[in-house]
Amino acid sequence: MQFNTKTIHGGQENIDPAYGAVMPPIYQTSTYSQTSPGNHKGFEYSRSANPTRTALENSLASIENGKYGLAFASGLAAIDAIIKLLKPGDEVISTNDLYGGSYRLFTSIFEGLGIKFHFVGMESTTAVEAKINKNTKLIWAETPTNPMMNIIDIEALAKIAKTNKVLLAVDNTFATAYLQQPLDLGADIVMHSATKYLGGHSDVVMGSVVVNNEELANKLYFIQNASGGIAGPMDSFLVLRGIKTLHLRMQRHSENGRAVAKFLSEHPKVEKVYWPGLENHPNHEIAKKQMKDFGGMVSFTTKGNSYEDAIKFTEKVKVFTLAESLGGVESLAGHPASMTHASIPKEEREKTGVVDSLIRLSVGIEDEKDLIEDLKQALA
Ligand code: P1T
Repeated sequence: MQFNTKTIHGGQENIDPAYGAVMPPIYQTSTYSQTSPGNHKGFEYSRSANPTRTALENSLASIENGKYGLAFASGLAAIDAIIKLLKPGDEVISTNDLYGGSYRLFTSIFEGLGIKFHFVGMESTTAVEAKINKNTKLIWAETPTNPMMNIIDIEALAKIAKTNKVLLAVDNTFATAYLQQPLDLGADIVMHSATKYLGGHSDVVMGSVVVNNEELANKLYFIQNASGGIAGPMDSFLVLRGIKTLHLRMQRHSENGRAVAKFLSEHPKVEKVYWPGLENHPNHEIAKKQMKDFGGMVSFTTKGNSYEDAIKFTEKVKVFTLAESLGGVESLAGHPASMTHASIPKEEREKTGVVDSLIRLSVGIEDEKDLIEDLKQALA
């Protein structure tokens, strides 16, 4: 199957043997009857498995070109499960520009449990190699990064990971499987905040993990069941429905992202625009190599780097909604320094470019003209 068919049919054989429903029913049940202990129809308790979640997990695996999919209660619950593969004394090399909540989970929870994190700029793979030692077990890469839109060469990182026998996990939230497929590029684990483009309609919070290796999948299934951060059946249904239009939405997000990036690049009040499709983006060549298009996430700064101007802009937009999150059909604007990345100390975030005037746009799938007009009046 091609990708645009997989979003609709991938992993969806024999969805409803009972009545032939085209969409999997929402199995809103915690448990399943057994005729004698252990004698059941494949499901015994919904933390371990639920048919609606299984349908989604099969879809997730299919679109990522992976074998095993797992759905969690949130993106952070998915990351939590991945880091639980590690033991005290183990070390992780992570992107230094990443979602603030991922940084908070690493530094405020897992560092306290004895896991060490090194945060490095991964545009240079030598910086990654320099941190590898005998305790390194995992490389954590987010690409494009949130919110600076840096691009990391997944294939190059995968080679380093294989040579040093460490796992490579890629947070694919911003790109989605439509734009890039990390497992095909050599990553061991691909993770999403499914809250974003996979759900696509800002109506659900969820996380996903897909892998190819059976042993790794079994460890993750064990953690999913033992720790219990699972996705519920109603949410699984919503994300499964979202995935069915992923290819259409991502195509339009990318078209509108291109128009917004071009408009901002030419605006006299704008200092810098961060969108990997721009030819002057420092990692444009790698983006072109590993992504099908460049998506709908665009960040920018204004001249003078004024905190007040950035706040004023976020208050003035009308078609864009000022809100946390991204990846829905509607356009959102955010101020990372005070919102999504407020949990990263100012000193740390400014090193990666998250300055006071930085605005992050999640460009939706509305009409391009209305989006540009809105930005024009808010900047004025
Ligand atoms: O919010 P949750 O579903 O738990 O996912 C966390 C997460 C993980 N990875 C990336 C790249 C993310 O962007 C997020 C969540 N991000 C936002 C809420 C945001 O506005 O950036």
